[in-house]
Amino acid sequence: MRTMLVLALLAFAVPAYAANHAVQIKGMKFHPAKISVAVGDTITFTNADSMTHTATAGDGSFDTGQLAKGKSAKVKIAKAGAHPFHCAIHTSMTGTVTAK
Ligand SMILES: [Cu+2]
Repeated sequence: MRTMLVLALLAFAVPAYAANHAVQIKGMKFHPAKISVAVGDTITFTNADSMTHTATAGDGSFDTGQLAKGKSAKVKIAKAGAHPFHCAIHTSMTGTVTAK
């Protein structure tokens, strides 16, 4: 029993090499709209609006595809630099992922 507890604690102590970041899509906006990540991190976009949205990078580095109400998609950020993104359906919805 004690060994199990120690093992469980060790599992949490292992450094996370890739973090996941959460972005909500709500009110025709990305929250947050500016996301700083490390190369290799993932971002989960969740659509809390009643209409369909996407999060599509202008440089093609990631694309959630169409997210209906309540749906989410996880994308991986593989390249360093600033990656402006937008909703492919509502192009006035914009944000930027900056990866180091
Ligand atoms: Cu949209």
